[in-house]
Amino acid sequence: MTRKTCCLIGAPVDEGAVQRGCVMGPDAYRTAGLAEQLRDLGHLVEDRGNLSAAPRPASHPNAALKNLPEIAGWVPVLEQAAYEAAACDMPIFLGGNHALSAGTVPGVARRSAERGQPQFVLWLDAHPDLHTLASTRSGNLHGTPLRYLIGDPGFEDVFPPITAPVPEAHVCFMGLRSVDPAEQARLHGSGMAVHDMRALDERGVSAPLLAFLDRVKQAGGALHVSLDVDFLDPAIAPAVGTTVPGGATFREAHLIMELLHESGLVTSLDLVELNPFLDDRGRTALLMVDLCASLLGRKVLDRQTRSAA
Ligand code: 5AB
Ligand code: MN
Ligand code: MN
Ligand code: MN
Repeated sequence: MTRKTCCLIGAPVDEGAVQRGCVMGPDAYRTAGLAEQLRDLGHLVEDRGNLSAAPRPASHPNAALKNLPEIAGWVPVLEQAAYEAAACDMPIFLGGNHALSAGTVPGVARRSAERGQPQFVLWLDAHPDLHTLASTRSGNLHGTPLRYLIGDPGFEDVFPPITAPVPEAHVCFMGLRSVDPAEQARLHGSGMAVHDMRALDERGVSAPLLAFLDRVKQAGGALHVSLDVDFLDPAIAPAVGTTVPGGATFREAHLIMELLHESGLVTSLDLVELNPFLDDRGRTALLMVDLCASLLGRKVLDRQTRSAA
């Protein structure tokens, strides 16, 4: 297996989610043994500690918006940190809620653009997080990062202009099962690959994922994976503020991680939305660490040993 340098970057973004507690996410991953697991697989691990950001004055006519100055402060800090971390083989951003991807994805995409590599994004989530600042009803900014990182208008004067927007045709969703009307409108007829939970029930996870990975490979692309805890079924992953029933099973999630590893295409990863305050004896943190280890090469048997079908 290729030995990688994995850089852990704590992004304890707490504001912008339904419930406080994601601030403890990075330390819960450390407590659950993330670095040790990756080292056991033969990787080098550099824990770069936690980032912090001061709020920046920001305002918007949508009165529902919550914590806008806090997230406006986080986004440029995360973008720059992600750009720098992308020099490492495998930057792993430890959230924090999903608002952090408004910084991490544009940051790694800026690095990919410099390398002449098209950026792709796999969004594993119950939600598409496609709201604009104007369309969000809840006002929770963790519902907006994808819309910003594809370069859509509506974020001017709040978040910085994006240097390297991810083309919408390079985005793949898996696991959607809670989509608001404004998000549905944006998805309709878009170039994004949309595999909602029904599609996964009908086709399984492997065919849609392999089709997307093939596109990334043909394009010589870099692949960022953004894993929201609520992609998983709440029965196995209770530590998230936005549980939606009917999520991915333990087996589906592991299969996805193993296929991602075998593809060799993943270049960066967000682990987002873990709220340790809502966990049950650390089981969600442990599961997320376990999935991360599978993405980085842990398997039961090597391919040669498994019997051919
Ligand atoms: B998450 C909802 N669409 O806008 C909203 O967890 C949920 O990062 C957003 O995917 C969930 O508040 C954001 C209802
Ligand atoms: Mn999300
Ligand atoms: Mn979600
Ligand atoms: Mn959530």
